[in-house]
Amino acid sequence: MQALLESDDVIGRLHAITCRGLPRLALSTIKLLAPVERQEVWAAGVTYLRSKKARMEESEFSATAYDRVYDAERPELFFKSLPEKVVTTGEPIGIRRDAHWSVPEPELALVINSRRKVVGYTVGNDMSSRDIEGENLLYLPQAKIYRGSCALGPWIELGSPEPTAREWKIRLEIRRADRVVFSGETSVGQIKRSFDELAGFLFRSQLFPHGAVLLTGTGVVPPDGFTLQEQDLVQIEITGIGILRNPVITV
Ligand code: DO4
Ligand code: MG
Repeated sequence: MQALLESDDVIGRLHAITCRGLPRLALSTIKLLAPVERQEVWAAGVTYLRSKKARMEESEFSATAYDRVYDAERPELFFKSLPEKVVTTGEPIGIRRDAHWSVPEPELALVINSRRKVVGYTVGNDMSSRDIEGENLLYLPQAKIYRGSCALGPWIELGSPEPTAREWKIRLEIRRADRVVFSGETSVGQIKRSFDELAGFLFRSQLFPHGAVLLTGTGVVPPDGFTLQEQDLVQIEITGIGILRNPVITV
């Protein structure tokens, strides 16, 4: 996969591979792996007005930090996951046993090659423990990085330019015992910063020899009384890419 993503002509190279007479297999007969090999996974935060407002309400202590970063030139970027810890569609995502307010964050993920070029997109879930983050911003790594906290999938959409991706909708649906207990929607076009701007800051004074995956922030936030429970099913759809579906377990 890395050789393909590093190519100057990703689509041409993909055609060359698929024209070599590889057998076509039904999706139902194959197991999809997480669409990352050796890339670090990073995340941007507070890129939607909805995220800024929700976070300012969640924590009086940190409200000014969220308010400032939304308007600042430098975005919030944080490390999210090693590639081998990413889960993919069908695999369980985690809620921490020491948290009591856990939510999924449905996000567009940029697939960036080692030369900083956004070559594709996938669907991401930046699972978060809002009570831990809300207690003190210095707890952010514990709220964001734990077992099953990063899901990516079901595959990578290649070749769409940013204006096309900005037309896509992001939909979140959470099911409990076959009932929908939350659904919400936003659009990629609501992201405050351009993809190039986010990738540019990520690559400042930094090398990613295998490329990187960058989650672009959430614009769908369930109401404050809502928390995920074990056995919920989280479904995130980005039109233009596909659906990422994960059951929830306690970790
Ligand atoms: O500032 C904390 C994290 C923000 C975030 O993950 C988001 O806005 O999606
Ligand atoms: Mg997020």
